[in-house]
Order: sequence, then structure tokens, then C-alpha cells
Amino acid sequence: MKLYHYVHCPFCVRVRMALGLLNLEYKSIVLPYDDEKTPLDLMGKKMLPIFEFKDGDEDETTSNESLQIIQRLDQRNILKNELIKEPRFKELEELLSKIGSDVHSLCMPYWIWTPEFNDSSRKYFTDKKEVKRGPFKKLIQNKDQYLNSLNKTLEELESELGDFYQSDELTILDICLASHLWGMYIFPEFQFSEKIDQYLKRVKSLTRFEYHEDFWKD
Ligand SMILES: N[C@@H](CCC(=O)N[C@@H](CS)C(=O)NCC(=O)O)C(=O)O
Repeated sequence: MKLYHYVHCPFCVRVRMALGLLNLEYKSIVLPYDDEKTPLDLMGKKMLPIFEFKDGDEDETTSNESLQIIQRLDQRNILKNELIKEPRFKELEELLSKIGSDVHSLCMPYWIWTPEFNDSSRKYFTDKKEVKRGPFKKLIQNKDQYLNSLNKTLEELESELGDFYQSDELTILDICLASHLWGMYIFPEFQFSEKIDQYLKRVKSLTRFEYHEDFWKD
């Protein structure tokens, strides 16, 4: 099995966390962000994650929808995947979109300096993202605005956290939430509250997740 992914992409992180939790072996391929050809050839659009299931599976063998990929991998339904059909998943999606907006504004200017990027993919990413969000320099100059907004959301989130999100067991909701928050570990001097940090560490441990492991393995 093969996963094509971007390290910074929360939807890709979802799949990596699920693969880790399920302890499944796969080939990890971090695509340069400016590689348009590979995703277009595989799926007809430039969007990751792309997952290639083992040859011989009856269903189609590639997918690029994180939740579908996870549902198919999680054959014993350890993550309670039916939760994505409940109304509370809609609520979580609204929360994720609030979190995602601030996390992206804060972290994109830093993600581009992580080992995932080279000069050409950094330029491609910056040019593309600055169209929507404005110059990265301005995002950093206005960081307090995004940090205040994020901290307010995180304060509200805390009341929903027991050991896990609205649950004492890890579910698909935690995979979605933790993967959206994870990028903030890159932001200089940012600290999650003790409660959220411990929560993320619990998810990390169960999912055997190492953010940049692709760059440090033998
Ligand atoms: N619905 C998809 C969303 C995946 C997605 O939005 N991926 C983004 C990266 S975070 C992407 O590949 N966008 C195209 C691009 O950035 O060029 C999923 O859940 O897998």
C-alpha cells in the first residue's frame, strides 16, 4: 500500500495517524508541493492524500478522500467511523474550519521552512497561498490576531475534552481534531495548554505518530 502525502496537510496527517493506530505497513511518499503531474496522473486532480490500496482489492484501488481511506482501512471499525454520519460531526467540522483558518494563517509562513519544502516547492506554495491570504510577512506581523482567535477556540474546546474528544476512547473525531491542531507545534513560542498538550500526546502515542519521520528514517 502507498500513501502520497504532504507533511503539513491535516487531511494527510489523518491517514498517517490511522495507519499508525492500525499498525499497517505502507510506503510513504512525500510529494513536493509543486509536483502537479503525479496527482493528476493518479486521480485527475491535484489533491492529496492519495492512497493506493493493495492490488487485487475488489474496490477501486486508489482514493483521495481521507475519511473514505480510513474507513476502508479500519476494517474492525476501531475508530467508530459511523460517528461521521452523526450531527455532531457537522459541529466538529465547523470547529475544524475555525481552527484550520487560524492555524493555516499562523503556520504556513513557517511550514515552508521545514524539510518538506525545497526552493521550488516553497515558491510554488507561497505564490499559491498568498493569493488567498495575502503576503506571508503580513500574516506574521498580524499573528496576535490569529493567536487570540485560536486561543479562544481552544479554550472552548477544552470543555469537550475528557481523555479524548467527547469520549473516553480514541475515535475518528480525535484523528480529525488532532491532525488539525498538530501543525501548531511548528509555530515559535506557541504553547498548547497542559490539557490540550496532554491530549495530543495521548493521540500521538496511540497512533505512533512522528510528524517529520520521513526525513529522519534510515
Ligand atoms: N476532502 C479531502 C481534502 C484534502 C485536501 O484539502 N488536501 C489539500 C492539502 S491540505 C490539497 O491537496 N490541496 C491542493 C493543493 O494544496 O494544491 C480529504 O479529506 O482528503
